[in-house]
Amino acid sequence: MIKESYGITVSRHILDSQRLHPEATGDLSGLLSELIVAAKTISAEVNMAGLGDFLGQAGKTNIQGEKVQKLDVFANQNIKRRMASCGYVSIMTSEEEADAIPVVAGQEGKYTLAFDPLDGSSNIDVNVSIGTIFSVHRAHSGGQPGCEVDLLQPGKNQVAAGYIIYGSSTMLVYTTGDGVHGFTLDPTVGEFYLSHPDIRMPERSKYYSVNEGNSPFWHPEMHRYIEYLKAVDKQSGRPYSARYIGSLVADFHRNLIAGGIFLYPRDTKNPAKAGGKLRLLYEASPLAFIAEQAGGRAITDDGREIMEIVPSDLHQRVPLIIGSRQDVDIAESFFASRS
Ligand code: FBP
Repeated sequence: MIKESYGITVSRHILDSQRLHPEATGDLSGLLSELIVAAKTISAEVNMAGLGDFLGQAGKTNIQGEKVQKLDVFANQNIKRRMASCGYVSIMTSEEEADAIPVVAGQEGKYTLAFDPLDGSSNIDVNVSIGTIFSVHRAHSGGQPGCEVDLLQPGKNQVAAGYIIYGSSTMLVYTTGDGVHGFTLDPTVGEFYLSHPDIRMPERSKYYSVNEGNSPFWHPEMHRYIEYLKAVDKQSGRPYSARYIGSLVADFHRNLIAGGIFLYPRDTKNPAKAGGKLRLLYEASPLAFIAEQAGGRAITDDGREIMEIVPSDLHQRVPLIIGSRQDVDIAESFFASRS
């Protein structure tokens, strides 16, 4: 049987989007293409992690105080090496590295890159979906060696953001400000094809995603909101169904496609994470850009827009409420007393 090709590849899509911007130089397209090569390499290893020596811990703890998985190290090294010499980036930051990551001398480009090499890594060994998240800004010091200040920019300044989810299939979802588009990897030819053009997040949802195991540490507003979602009211489609995978990328992706609200508010469980669990630069901010481009919304648990927050630290944590617009609006009304 002759295999039909599936149509638009991601490289073609990136070039078509570039044509929408006559001022574009191709650098952003180049950056995205390099990142996609790294993602394909990670996908290949993730898909057969059980066969190689990639399961289990790497025997070290990262800046977040988390036990680092072997695949975390592989993914981090892969992205770092490729992007440090691609010529499009002047400085990077990774969830796995305490300090800003310089690029190869002479290879400084005009963009910054913040990334979570493997999100949801606690799910690697149990074959649950995990992902890579990335965020791109224009560097103030474009073309020169970058510095931390170049990375500490609010989400609204992003020029591109996306994630690669390594699940039942490997998908890339990205935005450059012209809507959100999803591509599925055909591993037999190693190509991402457009499978989900112009994704729109349903306005109202039927799923809520939260780690209810943390409920003893929740603030009263959070209890009241979750009770509201569980109350029986046919007219407003309640009670909602609970869905929680424990990988932010996977929980976000489901909600992006099927509608839903994900919440990781501040709680009193761990004083070291009093500001929230998830990180602004390479988790909350890029997903907020995607959510907004798909018609959704992303706020903190005191009503601040995630995209407006000016970071003060590379690994700053934030409370995150993200998902279908009407649901985030309603959640905001429950948390209003905190602002
Ligand atoms: P990393 O795996 O990249 O550290 O991400 C943190 C994370 O695993 C998210 O993917 C997920 O949403 C959250 O933590 C799960 O936290 P918890 O186990 O407290 O529910």
